[in-house]
Amino acid sequence: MEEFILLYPITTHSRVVLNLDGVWKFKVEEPVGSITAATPLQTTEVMAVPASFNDQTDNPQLREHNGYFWYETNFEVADLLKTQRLVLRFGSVTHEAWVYVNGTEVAHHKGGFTPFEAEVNDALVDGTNRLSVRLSNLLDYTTLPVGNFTETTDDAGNPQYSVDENFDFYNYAGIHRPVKLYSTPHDYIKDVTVVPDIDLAHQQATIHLTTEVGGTFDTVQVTILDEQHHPVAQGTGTDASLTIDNVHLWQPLNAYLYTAQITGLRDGQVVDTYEEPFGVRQIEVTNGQFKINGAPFYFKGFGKHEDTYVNGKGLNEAYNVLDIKLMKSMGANSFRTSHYPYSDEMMRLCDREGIVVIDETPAVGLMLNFNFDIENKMDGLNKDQTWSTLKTTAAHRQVIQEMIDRDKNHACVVMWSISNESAHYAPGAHDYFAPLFDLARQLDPQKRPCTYVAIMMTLPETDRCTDLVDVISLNRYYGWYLNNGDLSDVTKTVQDELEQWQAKYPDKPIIYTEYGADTIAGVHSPYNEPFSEEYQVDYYKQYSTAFDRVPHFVGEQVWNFADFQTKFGIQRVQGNKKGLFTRSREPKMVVHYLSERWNNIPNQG
Ligand code: GCB
Repeated sequence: MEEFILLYPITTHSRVVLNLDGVWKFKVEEPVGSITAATPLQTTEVMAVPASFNDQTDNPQLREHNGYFWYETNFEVADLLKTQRLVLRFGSVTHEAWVYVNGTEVAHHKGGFTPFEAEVNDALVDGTNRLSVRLSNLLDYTTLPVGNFTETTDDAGNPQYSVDENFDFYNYAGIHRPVKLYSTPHDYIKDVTVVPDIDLAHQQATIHLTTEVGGTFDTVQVTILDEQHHPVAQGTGTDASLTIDNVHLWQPLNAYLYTAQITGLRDGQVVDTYEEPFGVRQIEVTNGQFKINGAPFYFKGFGKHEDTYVNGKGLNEAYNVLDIKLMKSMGANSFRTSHYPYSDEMMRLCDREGIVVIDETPAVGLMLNFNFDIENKMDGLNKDQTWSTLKTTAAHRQVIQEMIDRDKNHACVVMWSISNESAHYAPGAHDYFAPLFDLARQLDPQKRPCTYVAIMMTLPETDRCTDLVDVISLNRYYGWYLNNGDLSDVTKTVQDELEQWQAKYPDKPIIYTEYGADTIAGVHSPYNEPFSEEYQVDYYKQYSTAFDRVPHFVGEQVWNFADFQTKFGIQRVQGNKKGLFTRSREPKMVVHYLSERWNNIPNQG
């Protein structure tokens, strides 16, 4: 399989990072095939990078267009860098990208939520370089996420595409994450893997540091630095095991980050240096508990989206910082990267802030028939054709590999989510998922637990795949999509179902990864009507009561942190309104209720 090892680009003694973000030229490829990278892009349209293009225009046709798009910018490289290995890196381009430097293709990547890069020395010229990106926002039954794709032709015979998202968020597209040109020496540190092995009783940790080298060094030196940048352990070799005494643990909401400093030498001279921050923490799933550093951990937090005004799914670091502060003030400790891996920048921030992350692939929409009415449709579930229709296996293997390669060292990541709301109840589900769980477990050097997030039709009696997961993760909408407006039975229904899961799988902890009610900020009702802020508060109270009664229930993540954009639909008023906060992060009433609850539930104990 192809390798996707991508250290986050940083400037060190031996490396320089240049930022190519800014305002780029932009053009829709209409008709398809009418633009190539051979000549400069002819256009007056511009788009900011990184960001989605969709909300940077007042033109509805452009916003909704499905097909191919071109971005272009120019850059020069300082002479003093030209002797170095030069790498062009995209944090993500959604969903498929072809990258050209001066008209030569240097990279192609499919998958909109993971980075890719290319060495570009051979494509560069003296003076101005032209960087062109052709991207596609098309999704179909081979891609993740899954889209319902149709192709027709217009009167002139040109192809026209339509994509109906098989998921509940807007199909934002564009160059979503930073574009960087970075230098390394020609002999360079290619990858670093950090695996802490902790002896809690003796406050000691052995850190296994594996370094992959591009080219050759005489010696690789590894040093572990503490937060004051003082060395606490040193060794040599590409496979080093270093011991830290009196180790500071990375704890939820109380992060401590060490730095692994890797140096490649030749003839006693430093050739390349790289620094990887890491935390020392232990994860264990045992007897229906999820333990971090030996103590049972209770997840309090959110399903989120990367979604902000104007930026769309583009990196918005100010919102990331604000979101984490809002989470912390509510007493939350965690979120799930629903429904795709988030930016490198957010993962690094969570490491630093002690936020616990469930890291999810973009496997969303793997379910072709949707019906919550389980009792009457059991027969339908058994005839469901999802797994004989979808062709997502290759994409699924790729995203698992890319996500784990990129995020393997992050202390914040405590569990991998292999998919969101797939047809786990349908024939063929187990055959589809078993090899994917094997792959994730084989690839993760830290051997984190794995889960998938189960839709409402996945019940103890209908599910076919729970043997594969370490933690049972449930999305439930009793009192919203089922029995809307009636909360009287919710506590009992939730509790009964949780107890069935607990009885069937006594070793597996259970968490809620979604539950929520659409709520329009400012709508109030003396009768607890749906969409009112009162209904949302009551909804959450009913669930809390049930959760507190089930011993193996170890976490609640609400849907959603904030209101977010979706495609149009009769259930969506400018998007999904299940946020605890509005899209601009104003709190709804329920924030007060959950803040009080969460601030009173210990994170661990
Ligand atoms: C779900 C999905 C999520 C939706 C949510 C909803 O189960 O996992 O993507 O946004 O329901 O609000 O309908």
